[in-house]
Amino acid sequence: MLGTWKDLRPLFPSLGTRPSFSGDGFWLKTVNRASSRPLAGSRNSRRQRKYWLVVGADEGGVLYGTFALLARIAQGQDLSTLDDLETPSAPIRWVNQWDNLDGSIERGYAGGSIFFENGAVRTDLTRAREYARLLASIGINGCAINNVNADPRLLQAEFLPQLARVAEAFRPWGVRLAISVDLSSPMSAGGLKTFDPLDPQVKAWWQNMVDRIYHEIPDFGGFVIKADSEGRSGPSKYGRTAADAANVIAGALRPHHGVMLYRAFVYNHHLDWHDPKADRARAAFDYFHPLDGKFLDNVVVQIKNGPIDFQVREPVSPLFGAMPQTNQAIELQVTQEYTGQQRHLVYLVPMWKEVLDFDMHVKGVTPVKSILSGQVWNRPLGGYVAVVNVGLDRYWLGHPLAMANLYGYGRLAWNPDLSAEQIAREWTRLTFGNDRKVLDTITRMLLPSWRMYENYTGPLGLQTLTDITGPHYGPGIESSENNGWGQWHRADRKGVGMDRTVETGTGFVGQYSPEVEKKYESVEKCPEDLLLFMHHVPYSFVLDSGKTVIQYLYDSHYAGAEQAATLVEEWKSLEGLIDDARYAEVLRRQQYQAGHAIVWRDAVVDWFHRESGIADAQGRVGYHPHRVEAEDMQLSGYTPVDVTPGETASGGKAVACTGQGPCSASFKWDRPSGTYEIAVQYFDLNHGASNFELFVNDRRIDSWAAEDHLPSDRMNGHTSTRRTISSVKLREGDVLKIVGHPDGGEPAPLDYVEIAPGRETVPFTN
Ligand code: GCW
Repeated sequence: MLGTWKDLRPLFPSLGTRPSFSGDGFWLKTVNRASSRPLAGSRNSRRQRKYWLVVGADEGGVLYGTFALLARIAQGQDLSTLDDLETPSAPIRWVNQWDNLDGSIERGYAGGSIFFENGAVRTDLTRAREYARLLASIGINGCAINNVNADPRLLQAEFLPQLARVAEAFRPWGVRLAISVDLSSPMSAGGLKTFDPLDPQVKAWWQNMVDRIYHEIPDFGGFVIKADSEGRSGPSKYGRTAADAANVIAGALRPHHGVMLYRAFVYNHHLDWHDPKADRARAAFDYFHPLDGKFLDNVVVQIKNGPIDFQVREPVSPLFGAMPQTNQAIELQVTQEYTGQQRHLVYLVPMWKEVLDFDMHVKGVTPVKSILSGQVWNRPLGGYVAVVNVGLDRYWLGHPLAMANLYGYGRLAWNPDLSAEQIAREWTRLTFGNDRKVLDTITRMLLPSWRMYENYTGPLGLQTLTDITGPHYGPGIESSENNGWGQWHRADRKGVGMDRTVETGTGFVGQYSPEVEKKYESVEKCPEDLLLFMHHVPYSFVLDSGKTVIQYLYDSHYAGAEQAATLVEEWKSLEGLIDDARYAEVLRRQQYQAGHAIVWRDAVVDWFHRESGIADAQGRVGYHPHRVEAEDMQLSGYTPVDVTPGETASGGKAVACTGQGPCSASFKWDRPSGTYEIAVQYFDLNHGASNFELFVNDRRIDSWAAEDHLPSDRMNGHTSTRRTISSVKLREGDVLKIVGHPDGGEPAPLDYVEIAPGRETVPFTN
């Protein structure tokens, strides 16, 4: 039986006094009650009947309790005696979508928007409805549907009824609609001459706008604001603060119980990189800390988990410990902007757990999670936001296993004490069923995947060594230097890392409480996985393991790429136990990841090798005995080209078929006969779908199209892709030939062929 406490208590007096649950909480409880009517077929007219009760603290609780019961059933749990009382950890459990009105999604990797198309809300909101149900099933109660780089058109009069349609789709599932708004809206959408938050006309404009929204959408959630950040307008234009701006709008929302989430992602992206004291990591604290206590009670400052920007590893933002009189929400990122864009499997829950459990030491033991719940400083509001960016893709996030992150986010927002493993197991059961082998294998794939990715993309606190001025995907080690964006790692000929200490560096470390500061300030005590975030050290600096920093960089990249390859084997072991469609989709992505991890590995180690001039003690870097460079093959039609950055192609060069084509590249196999695995490294540009054929002598043994949509139309670390052909029999003297057919401006570009005596090599005679 389902119902709120108020409704069910009178029917079941044995429930006793009201348990300690509140907002959205529930109680799953089995009770026996004497039946009032005779049971059919029973001679005993007053038999005890057993009831499964879903008792909600309120209506939200009934909804979440029902999903919780369904989840227990789906996981095959024992339901004979239920007594499970839950209250969510925090009132704000929202998601943000960065959808644009034209249907595209900023940092979305799974198709177009489920909300917008062609400048308007979609006519068909089926997916939006399904999304709301999905969100409700994991306890999420709010969704801001548009990009924080907000389009002011959303606040135009004709848009309101469209937003009301989305709210209607969300309503049955308890998900409140929210939107991101641009602070300059009073000018751009309202035609005023100013958007100065302290101007009375501006204030009146917001009040009027908010009232109109609530007239159409009485359960509207509120606004998200990105201001004075990455070129967005903001209160600084008028010499006003974030508190001035937030409060004017929050004041208008307050009578309607709406909230204002003001993002702390405020920084100067024109920093002077010559200045050793300049530091983007300091920005949020420097700007917001002085404003503590100045925000209205329905303002929540939305703080990214780290001080930079969703890197593969960052320390916890010091701001969490610095605003006792301000509501705070953490902003996490489910969409894997800097963590492989759902082409790489990266289960982020272990990372989030580290953040949430991190003790800020501001008032006794104060983990971030208890600051967010409002517990530490008795705040009325607080909680969780994740940037999700699901799209029209049939698996919502592209990679079917990436949904473990959305699930995990919801579960942690509800209960941050759950473990990463428990969440992985729950999700796997609910998604793929209760087969033991499936459960163990997928859990084994998920749990180490973050560390794996870190190993080949930027360990020791280097942050993701990606192309930071481009798509944030493949390797681009130098791109973070010599520009104002401030994602610096400060690698030079002698050493690497950014000195953020109080003593000699930018002073960022001093933004933490004294206990935390002490740990980070000292190069000896600093945890090694953040060493280069906090300190600049010579490449010869010796780590606890006895390895030098440079050798660690080499080793971790080799280890990471090897680990990525194991994911393919793990997944293959599930063939027949997973439905064909999802099996094939995950396999394709894992194979791609294994290849791209090698691209990452080679680019990073080559770059550091060149920069430091220090050889790899294991002799791997720069030595590829099993590779044949395309530029060294016998070319017909193909011409050698330089690739930029050089380290994203083997030997810095590739070949391109720039004419009509087809072109070919061939070489003679002069090694022992045997069965080999052949890897062909090529570039799959965003445009065109070149075709490749691989011949041994005149026999075609494989062909494929370069038809993926990787985020670049040039040959580089974003587009470098590996095709692997197993079990190829080669005889000494055979001629291998690759024929490339260019298409749509994509010149069938080829980097190298690698023929390694792999695991599956068996001697072959005859
Ligand atoms: O990391 C950056 C992203 C931007 C994003 C911004 C933000 C929406 O690259 O795409 O803009 O963060 O969080 O505001």
